[in-house]
Amino acid sequence: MDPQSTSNLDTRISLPNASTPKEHVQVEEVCLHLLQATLFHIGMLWAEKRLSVAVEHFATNIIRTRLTHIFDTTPNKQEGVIIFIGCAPQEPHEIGALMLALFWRRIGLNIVYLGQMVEIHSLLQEVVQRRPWVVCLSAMTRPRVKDVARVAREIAKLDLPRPIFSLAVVPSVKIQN
Ligand code: B12
Repeated sequence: MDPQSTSNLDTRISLPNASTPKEHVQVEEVCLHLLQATLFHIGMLWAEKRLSVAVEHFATNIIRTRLTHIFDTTPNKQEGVIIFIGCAPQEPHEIGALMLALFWRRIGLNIVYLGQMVEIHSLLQEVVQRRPWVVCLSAMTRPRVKDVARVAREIAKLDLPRPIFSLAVVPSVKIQN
């Protein structure tokens, strides 16, 4: 695949602050300044019952399928250290993790995207077999954070070399000792 062709995925859109109507915008900017804000807003409207679940799912799916397409069509470096990115066990919120996977694939890292609801035992099996350098899991709610803590404890028991483990949580999740 021509790596140049992925740059076409850097979308051309009109942003409120853009100096010209069709300023060139990188995927990263679209994700962090437009899509995340839009999803946050959708979440607020949903919480206030001003938007139906169906509309929330519809909007989210448009964003998710578009990001998945960009991710799938971005060439993955099949060499060098491996990075696993996914969601905590039973965690369905995947867009933050998917964005991170996309950003890192775009800078040339070897990314394995595991998606929603990663199952802990098969994750540990893959960690043992493929020895990723980093494992990143995303969690949105308190029970899921506990699940991720379990994964971290299991990873800490593995023989060396162990991966760096990273947990990402939304600010609304408070972690207590
Ligand atoms: C889309 C969405 C869904 C979709 C998810 C679809 C999908 N395939 O991902 C669906 C419909 C499945 C869903 C379901 C639910 N949802 Co929901 N959902 C959202 C929504 C609207 C957007 C989330 C999102 O994608 N944001 C975009 C990403 C890019 O932003 P972000 O998550 O903040 O991520 C940033 C950082 O956290 C970080 N990051 C995120 N992940 C990662 C990963 C790594 C490794 C790193 C380094 C960084 C990182 O980087 C991002 C960019 O800065 C939010 C609203 C909101 N405020 O976010 C609610 C929200 C998260 N949902 C919520 C709830 C309550 C639910 C449900 C429990 C509702 C229900 N009663 O059924 C269920 C979950 C059921 C379950 N089994 O757990 C609440 C959570 C409140 C809480 N923390 O306790 C929110 C906040 C809505 C609200 N206002 O109350 N949801």
